Parts: sequence; structure tokens; C-alpha cells
Amino acid sequence: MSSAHAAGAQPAGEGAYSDQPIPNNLEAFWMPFTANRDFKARPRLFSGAKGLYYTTVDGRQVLDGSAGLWCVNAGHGREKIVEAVQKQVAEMDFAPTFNWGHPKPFELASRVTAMLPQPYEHMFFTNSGSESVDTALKIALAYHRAKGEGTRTRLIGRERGYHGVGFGGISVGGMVKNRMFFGSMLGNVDHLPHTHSLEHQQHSRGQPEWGAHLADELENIVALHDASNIAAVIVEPVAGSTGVLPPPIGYLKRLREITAKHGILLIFDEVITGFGRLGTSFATEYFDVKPDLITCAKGLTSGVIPMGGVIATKEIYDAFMHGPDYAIEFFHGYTYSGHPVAAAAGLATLDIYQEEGLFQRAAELAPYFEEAVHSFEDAKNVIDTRNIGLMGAIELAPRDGAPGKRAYEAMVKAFHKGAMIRITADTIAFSPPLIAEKKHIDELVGITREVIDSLD
Ligand code: PXG
Repeated sequence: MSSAHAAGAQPAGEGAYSDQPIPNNLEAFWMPFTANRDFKARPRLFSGAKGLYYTTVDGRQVLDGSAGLWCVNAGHGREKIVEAVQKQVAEMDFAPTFNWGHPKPFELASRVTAMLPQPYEHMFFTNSGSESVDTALKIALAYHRAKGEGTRTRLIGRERGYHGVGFGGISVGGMVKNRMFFGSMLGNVDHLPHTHSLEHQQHSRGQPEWGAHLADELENIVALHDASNIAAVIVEPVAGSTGVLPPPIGYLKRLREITAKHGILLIFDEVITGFGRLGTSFATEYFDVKPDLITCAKGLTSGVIPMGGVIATKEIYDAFMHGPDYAIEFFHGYTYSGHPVAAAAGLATLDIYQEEGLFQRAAELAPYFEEAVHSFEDAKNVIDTRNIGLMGAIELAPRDGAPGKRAYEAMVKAFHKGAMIRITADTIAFSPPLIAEKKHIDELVGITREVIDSLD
């Protein structure tokens, strides 16, 4: 039996297109992090994107409330990036970066590290956030070994952390469903407690006041294993995927103090917070806390071409630069590390961020956005609202016996009313492109409010 939709077939139910055939057979593509059966019965297909809006295959405009998947920070269809990609792919489609090189990734690494304060001087390229995380964990392990402290092999993540889907990332990650199906994962991993508490932080604006003491849990983990066995702590400075959890005031500083005291590396996973999401270049700048390694992806190319990276301090890089000068110092890399087309997209993206002052613009919009997010405090079924920079969350009470369903219905309805909002469990998250204006925030709020009001 094939449940494939032949061209011209019309799916039933809400979401059926009134006047357009489904263009493709939808069966073959096994979709990531998606309810495949429901999607294929009621597809939501985009065919164009410009500025803040997607165009659906049936010609409707849909406001992008989540910058794609937290990545399209410069907005869609930016000519400068499109041209840079076209030019690069025509000039030189691919050249290796193992033993050979080409100019653009060198330039991009210099420009990204120049956006950050000292002591970040080096950048390793990957193709995604997941690869960035696994790369950072490997750098941390190999760093200690290079320093003669090879017993430092334990990695510490945090509950409710999301670090992508590689085995390293899910091992240190703390989202139950992303871990529970996949066996033993990395050994030698512990988790800090997450920092969210409805009881103490409900409807917090920006960083919650309660919770800095949760960083002290690291001292207990150190006491249990001894610092000489611990390599690194990895956290998202603001947990994103799990539903926008800004760090309690003082929490990240405390983590930095404890890790530094014990010679443990601190890794900030800035796959979401990098490139202006908080109104600064990176979260390290926003919180004035300096980790040893920073992972990034998404906004590096504004989502146009896949690319990620790990930014390292001079100290970390220098620790690897020993041994005979013909020998490889770090046995790691991807075929497409520093891909020329991705690097071209990255350079053009950085130009746009700079020329249009987009990080500053995000900072200026943030107070308005905060009011918008908190305008849901009194909405039906809403149990929490949270925000920082241009990240906002509206948490709905789960329905009895059907966790996640209420938010899922909200997402589907919002799409039909003209907004793309992303969800995790029963939390709706907003993260508009940094080019958003107040009117876009108003439109997003208007549609979301209507949708939430309409749900039982
Ligand atoms: N770290 C963090 C902090 C992330 O947010 C990754 C690593 C993995 O990146 P890649 O490029 O491998 O996907 C992420 C990715 C969502 C959503 O809806 C979030 C992500 C990806 C897709 C959807 O919250 N974050």
C-alpha cells in the first residue's frame, strides 16, 4: 500500500489546500523532529521567502516568527548574501581545507573572532550546531591531554540543555526525548540541575532573580569525582530549544568562577545566542562572562548555507601547537569545514549585520518585544511568559493526558492564520529575524493571541 499523495491529490481536513495540488510525493522524505504522518496528511509547505515573510505553495504570506529555526537573523532573501553565494559557487565550488586552503574561511574566522573581545582568537569550522558541540567536547578532552592532564575526561551538561543530536551532544544534553531512545551514549557524563522554576520565576522579565545558587551544584559534582577527572562544563547561556530559559542573575558568573577554580573548561553553546539574538554579538558579551570555548552555527550564515564553528581562546589553541611541525595537531575535521560557498555566505552575512547595525537594532527592539511577550500573561491557559533579547516564550498548561497537543494545535492554527511560531512541548517560542519592526511583533502577537484564545 502506498499512502503517497499523487500529484493532484487533496488531503482532507484542516490545512487542505483549496486550489493547489500537492506538488510532490511527500512519503519518501523522512522528516526531522516532525510528526511525519500528521504533516503528510496536512502539509505546511513554503515555496518562497523574502524579508520577514514566507510564501506558501498556495500563495499565502506567513510571518516568520522564529527566524526559520532561530537562524535567519538577517531576514530572508538578502541580495548581498545571494550574490556572494552565486559568485563563489561559480568561481570555485569546492576546495579542501585539509592540507590545502582558500581565502574565505581564513577571512571569516578573523572577522568572527574580531567581533568578540579578547582572548578569542581562533575558529574551527563545522557544518552545523551538532558538529560544533561534538567538536568543542573533543577539543576540551584533547586540550587536557595535551596539557598532561589526560585524566580529565568527565563532561558536565545540564538538565533541559539542547546541544544538537550527535552522540556527544545528546549525552551532555538534557532533553529527555532526545536521549531516551538511544542507548548508553557517552559514559562519564553528569548533569547540573536546570535553572527553571515556575514557583520562583513565573513571568520573569529578562534574567530571573532566583536561581544563581544552582551553579553551586557544580561543587558537589566536583566533590564526588574530583576536579582532576573533569574536563568541561557545557551550557547554553540561555537555554533555547527547551523553551527559552534565561540564566538567573549571577548564575553564569558563578559557573565561570567554579570552573576556573578547578581548571575545568567552560563551553558556551551559542548556536542560538550567537550573532545578535540577545542584541549583542554573542551572549558572552551580553553577560560579560568569558567561557573557554564558544560553539556557533545558524546565524553565522543567517541560515543560507549550513555552517557552524567553535571559537577558542588563544590559550586553548596554543596548547595544541606542539610536536613536530609537519604533524597534524588535532585529528578532527569535516570534508566541508570552511566550505568556500558557506564562507562566502558568512562574510556577506557579517557585512549585513555590520552595515545595518542589526545587533543594536535587536537590542533596541527588545523592550517592545518584552512587553509583547508578557502581554500573554493573562491569556487563556498560559502559565508562564519569559523573554531576553529577541527570545520569548509563552508556556501553556498541558492538556490532561495529551502533553504537547495544545501547543501543537496552536502552531498549526497560527500557520493557517499567517504566522510561523515554533513549539517545544507546550511552550511557544518567538525569535523573529533581527530586521523585525514593531509592526511585525504586533502581527505576531495578534495572530498568536487569536489562536490561543480559540484553543480549549
Ligand atoms: N546547540 C544549540 C544550543 C542549538 O539550539 C544545536 C546545538 C544543534 O544545531 P544543528 O545545526 O545541528 O541543528 C542547536 C539547534 C527549535 C530548534 O525548534 C532548535 C535547534 C534546531 C532545530 C530546531 O528549538 N537548535
